[in-house]
Amino acid sequence: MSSENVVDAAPHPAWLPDGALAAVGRRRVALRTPELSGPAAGIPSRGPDTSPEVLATLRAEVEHATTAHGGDVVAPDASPDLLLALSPELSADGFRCVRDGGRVTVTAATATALLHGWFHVVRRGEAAFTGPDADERHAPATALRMLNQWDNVDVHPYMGQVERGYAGGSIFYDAGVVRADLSRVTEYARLLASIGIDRVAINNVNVHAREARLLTDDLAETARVAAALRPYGVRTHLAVSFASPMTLGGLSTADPLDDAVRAWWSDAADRVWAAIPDFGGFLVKADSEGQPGPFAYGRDHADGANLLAEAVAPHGGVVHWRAFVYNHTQDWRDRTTDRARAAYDHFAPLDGRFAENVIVQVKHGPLDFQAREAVSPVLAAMPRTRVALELQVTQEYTGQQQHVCYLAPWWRENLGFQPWGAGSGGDGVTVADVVAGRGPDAAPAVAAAGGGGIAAVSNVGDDRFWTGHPLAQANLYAYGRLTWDPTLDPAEILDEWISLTFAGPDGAVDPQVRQTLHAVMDDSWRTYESYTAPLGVGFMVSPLRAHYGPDVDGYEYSKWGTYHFADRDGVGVDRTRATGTGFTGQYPAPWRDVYESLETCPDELLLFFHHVPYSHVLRSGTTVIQHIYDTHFAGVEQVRATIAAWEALDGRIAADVDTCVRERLAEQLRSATEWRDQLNTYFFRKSGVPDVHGRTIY
Ligand code: GCV
Repeated sequence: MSSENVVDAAPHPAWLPDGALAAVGRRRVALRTPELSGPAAGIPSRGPDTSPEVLATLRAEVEHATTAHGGDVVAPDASPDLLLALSPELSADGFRCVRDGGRVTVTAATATALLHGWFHVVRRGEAAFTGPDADERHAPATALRMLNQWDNVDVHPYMGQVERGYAGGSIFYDAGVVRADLSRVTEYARLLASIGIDRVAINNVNVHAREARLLTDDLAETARVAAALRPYGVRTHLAVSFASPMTLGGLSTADPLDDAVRAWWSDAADRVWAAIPDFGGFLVKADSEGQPGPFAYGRDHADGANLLAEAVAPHGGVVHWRAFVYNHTQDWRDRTTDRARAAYDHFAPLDGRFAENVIVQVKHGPLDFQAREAVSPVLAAMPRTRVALELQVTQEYTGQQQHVCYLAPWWRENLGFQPWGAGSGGDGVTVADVVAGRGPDAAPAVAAAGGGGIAAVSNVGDDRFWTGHPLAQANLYAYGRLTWDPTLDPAEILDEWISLTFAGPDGAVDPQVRQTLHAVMDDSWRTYESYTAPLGVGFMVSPLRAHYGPDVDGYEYSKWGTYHFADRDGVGVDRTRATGTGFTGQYPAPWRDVYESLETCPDELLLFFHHVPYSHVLRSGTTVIQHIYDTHFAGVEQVRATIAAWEALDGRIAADVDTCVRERLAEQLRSATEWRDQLNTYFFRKSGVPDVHGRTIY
């Protein structure tokens, strides 16, 4: 059966097939909540989080699992195997899990936290009930764990229904309207709740005319989406256009210091919260790639963000203000302007000026979600600002859900990066600490708010498998798990995902399937890196094919500021202070010096920071040119090995998944081969240096 033939079937259950519920579903489960078993004295009301809707969802989940597997829902005093109880003494986010003689009790202060606790037990499976007695407290590392949909209401003439979407249409919108049937959105919320995600910005940050109206005349439709997310404790945010007071409100200006503009935003916010009491806030892309912003009025990003912050503050809302700001009309002849510098140059000087409910949302790298780039120095430059890390689950630059590319190891590297090094000053403080409000010198308000959290661009669509490539589901899963605990091991997360997704009806996973999935996925990001742009140089993707496949010079003579500067002698971008753009100076010690020096710069980022001759010898002992040849040949062989491993599973994987994965692996091999041959040929022709192993280069 071809994957095309099953698109109308029910959506794939992703990591929550009924088999994944076997361990809990076989048992006797009880709920103790005020709504469901009479008023419980002393349980405070905590706003929408204790909503009867979320508690009803929890009950429905328990009933579904126990019905599917022969367990039972019992009274709290009937010695249940699993008791789920609201308890006032815990903090709002997180839950306590106690195992005593094989019986498990999960307590939480809010319905959503209790739901997260339920899914914790689901994820643990039998292990939740076996083993020694334990008393664990689980709380997310960051308070704000968010997904950004780049979904358009209207089908955009170039970007389509979902910008950078590789999984069909939108689950929210269809050709100009909010979908009448939003049940798929509720199923999405279920998947998100099971990994601890509790906020979704429901429309593209490029806010076109149609999407802008979600804030005003289409508010009732926005409220319908919020209602579809709410049963699983997921709160709705909106991406808004900075020009809204003009385009929607008919004002003559959107100047952030204009009183009429301030009043317009304040009224707009009041109306949103009146319609959606648990609304989260606004997300803004301003003065970036053509989106309107405060620069038009001679104002800066703090002026712009604070305008919206003032409007949402009375409702407890937040403003996510993106730091992805750079000159996208650059002259390629100009080697002094460096796009990598831009976010820091714009935002670091504004540290201390943002309101307490503004979150500056920073892409993990200074360029744009490349498969390899340095960590953005902005993350270490704003201790008086709530800063969020932005990741990209949708695989824009990492194979567009045609290639297997398990991104958790890459995100884990970014989250674990120590901007101040391991020992000195920052004492091992990581990016994950910074976005949780625990950076060195973090202002008290930043620490108290728990920082800005983590956001990512979602990879789902209305495709049967949610993510196009069935194995790309693992990226969404891993993203959620890492936002909850950024120290988790990517291979263990993958193992957990396999245990759930490939669980048979009795909850067991075929050991060969488990082993093969690890072989196929554990190192797939490094494999992808090996056959695409080398040594951190970035941007060799095709502009004409929407960033899919190779075009080495595709961005070289363009306005976008993403150049590799390859010539007959060498390649790479000189971003040093000594002779280049000075970007290395945006890092604190030790990285400003580690990156500055050819001797200490890590190989994988060499061409991000330095322009070197092809004969330059890497720390690995290989020359740059030979490294390019070797990795590109090896990468394709690795894809062949991946295909062989998958094919050996013959018959052990559901037919629809198997067919879809095989089709995409074939395309991955074709594409990787094209990358290999174009890259190797390009650099051979530029350099004239032959491959020492005499392999075929064209
Ligand atoms: C939503 C990249 C993408 C754009 C995206 C932009 C952004 O440039 O190619 O599609 O626009 O990032 O993050 O705003």
